Amino acid sequence: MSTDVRVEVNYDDLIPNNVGLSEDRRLLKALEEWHPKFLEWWGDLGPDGFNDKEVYLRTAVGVDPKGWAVFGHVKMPEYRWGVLLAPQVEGRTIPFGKHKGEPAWQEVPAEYRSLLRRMIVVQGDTEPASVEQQRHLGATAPSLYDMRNLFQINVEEGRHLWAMVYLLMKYFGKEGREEAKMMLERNSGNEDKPRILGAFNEETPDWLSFFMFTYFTDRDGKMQLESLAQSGFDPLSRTCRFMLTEEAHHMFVGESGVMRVLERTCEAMKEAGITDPNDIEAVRALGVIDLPTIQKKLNFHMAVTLDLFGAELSTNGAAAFEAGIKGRYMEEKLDDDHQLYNDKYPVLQVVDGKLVEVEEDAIAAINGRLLDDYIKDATSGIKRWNKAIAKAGVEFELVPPHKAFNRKIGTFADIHVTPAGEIVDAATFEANLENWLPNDSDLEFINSLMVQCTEPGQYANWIAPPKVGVNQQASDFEYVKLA
Ligand code: BYC
Repeated sequence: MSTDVRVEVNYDDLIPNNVGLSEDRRLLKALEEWHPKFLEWWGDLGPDGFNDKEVYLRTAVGVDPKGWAVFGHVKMPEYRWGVLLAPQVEGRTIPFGKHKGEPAWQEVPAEYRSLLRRMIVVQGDTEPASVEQQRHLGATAPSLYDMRNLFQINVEEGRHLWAMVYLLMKYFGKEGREEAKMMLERNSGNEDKPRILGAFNEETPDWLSFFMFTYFTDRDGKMQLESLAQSGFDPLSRTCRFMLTEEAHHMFVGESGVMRVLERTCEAMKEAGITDPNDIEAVRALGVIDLPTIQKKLNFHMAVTLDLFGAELSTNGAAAFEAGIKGRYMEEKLDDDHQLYNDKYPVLQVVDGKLVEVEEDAIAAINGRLLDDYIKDATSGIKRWNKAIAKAGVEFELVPPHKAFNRKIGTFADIHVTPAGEIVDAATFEANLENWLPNDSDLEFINSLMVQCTEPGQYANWIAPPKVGVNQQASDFEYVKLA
């Protein structure tokens, strides 16, 4: 074949989709124009140094629960980022807010256009942000299995960006195309054009942070997507419903990742006959991460994630609920009128220097309620981690920090609260911070353990192997072909 033949990319084939892309020429054209910019961004700010490697990835090719994905070795820039929506529910009605019971919207209602656009932009912005935050982790992957999981999450966050870009381009015209462009212009941690939400401008400097991030911050993704899946705007609801299937895997990587770190630490302590988990020096000398440092990482990632829920009392949250744009977690399972005009909800606040629960209008406390639901959900995994520590015979318990600890957004932003929930003055707080959050020497130690381990079936010393391989592969499977 002559080399100067212009290859016509068939975008309908290239982009697995169930939204009839081939019939929507305008949308196809907009996505065709966006795709090279996305690839350029991926090359500049996506996984650093691995774009020419073949990675064993799962690609979403449909939404049928039985056969929605195929596995195979793929170079990441050739991943087929699809646009997939959960099936339309016949006769679906708006489940909450003042339009409750009306038919779900298939088009954007003019009165809620900017509210909806903002919501989709904020959601979309987090997806590439996380890829940027994780871009250097491949270089220190503790195994090919973990490296593959990192890249799987990265391409799926890329797909989630595509999902939001699809909504913007399909339903918001020129403004939507402009927003799609800006998704690639804001960058995590960039001083001039940062990502929109705080946590997405933090660093993910090491693999323990990666696992904590995927456990805690991806779980915010789950809660937010679940609330958006309730939306009266049906295309958003359907998009989020499918995204949730992928989000579950990200949280699995986080929960099992932290679990494997804990298992390895406890195992090494036992082998060495160390019974005091607070004997940090002795534990570190074994080349594993001591439990108090894991607690500090947990404190950091959980607190920073709690900020992602916005202010507990929020007119934005109330407006989005009343409009039928964003519901509560598991809205359909809640037993009330789903309008909340006469309901109250207790919100923890500072009154006369004390933390007390105050009954507030439930509709004003939508964000606060989601935050509480999140804390419950996140705490259940911490309990599972503690069971594993106890099973290993080590006396130590991980604890979620108090919800007011180290908060920058919302009702606790101006006070100083210890992880145990005690209000202290600023000087006391600052003086103790290095006991509660990873300090420079903790980070330096963790960093010293972060060395790439690329022999198939081998794992870095600080982490236990997983119980099973991806897609039932053998323990020495070559998840990433580095040669
Ligand atoms: N940092 O009334 P307020 C995920 C802004 S994660 C900086 O308190 P609101 C994922 C807020 O935007 C899920 N700014 O709260 C996970 C507003 O600004 P404007 C992401 C913040 O608006 C891992 C102002 O402060 N999805 O998917 O009700 C990897 C006052 O806001 C922050 C969503 O969040 C912050 N932390 O709620 C990959 C869902 N918090 O508009 C992906 C969509 C608030 O006045 N977003 N602000 O300029 C929302 O539902 C809402 O925007 C929020 C905030 C929950 C974020």
